Amino acid sequence: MIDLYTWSTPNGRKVSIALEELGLDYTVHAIDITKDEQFDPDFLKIAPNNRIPAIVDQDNGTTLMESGAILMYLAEKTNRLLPSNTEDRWRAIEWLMWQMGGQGPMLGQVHHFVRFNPGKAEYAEQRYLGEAKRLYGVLNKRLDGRDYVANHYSIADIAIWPWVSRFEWQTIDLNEFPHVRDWYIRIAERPAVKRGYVVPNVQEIPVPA
Ligand SMILES: N[C@@H](CCC(=O)N[C@@H](CS)C(=O)NCC(=O)O)C(=O)O
Repeated sequence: MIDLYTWSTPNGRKVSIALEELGLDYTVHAIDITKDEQFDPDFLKIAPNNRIPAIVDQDNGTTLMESGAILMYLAEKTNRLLPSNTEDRWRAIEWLMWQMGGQGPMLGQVHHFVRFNPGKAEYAEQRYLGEAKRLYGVLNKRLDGRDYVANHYSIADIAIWPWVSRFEWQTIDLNEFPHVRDWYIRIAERPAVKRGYVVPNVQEIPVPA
């Protein structure tokens, strides 16, 4: 049994989607970050960076923060969603790191400046939207001729996809990145993704026009 501390955000959804894909039993603890519940002292004991997601694995007492580490932990625990052969395994880890170090943080800044504070910092809007478009272009090239970023569906796809699902907030037209669009729709149709997306709050998965 896994305790999942989460909220309805891209980083939170990575973990609920992975748990659904892996069929692991889990209990959801909603941490409402709009009410600063991520600063609760009890939550800080397992997530000292005061961010969701975090997990506690009741099988062995392991506590973990950082969505990328949690995805790797769950993949290792189950021997699934992270291929064992060297090429595919490291390709999946490579794209997971691309997501954690680049795509997530840059798109997060797009949400901050373009979606929530438009007109306040023109340089920041241009800088982060430009970087977002560059990253979408990189992903589009990677998915040209591939169904999944590391050849097989893996934790890399599960990390990247929830951030792409906010394409409307990012003012990104997925039709300009057709390989990303097709991959996005392919993953959106997975039953486990549909179940994981609505944790802890029910929201519709955005569909590109
Ligand atoms: N690198 C962290 C980032 C986690 C993160 O930024 N979580 C956001 C929600 S997506 C959060 O908890 N924000 C609360 C806040 O900004 O105080 C991870 O991947 O887990």
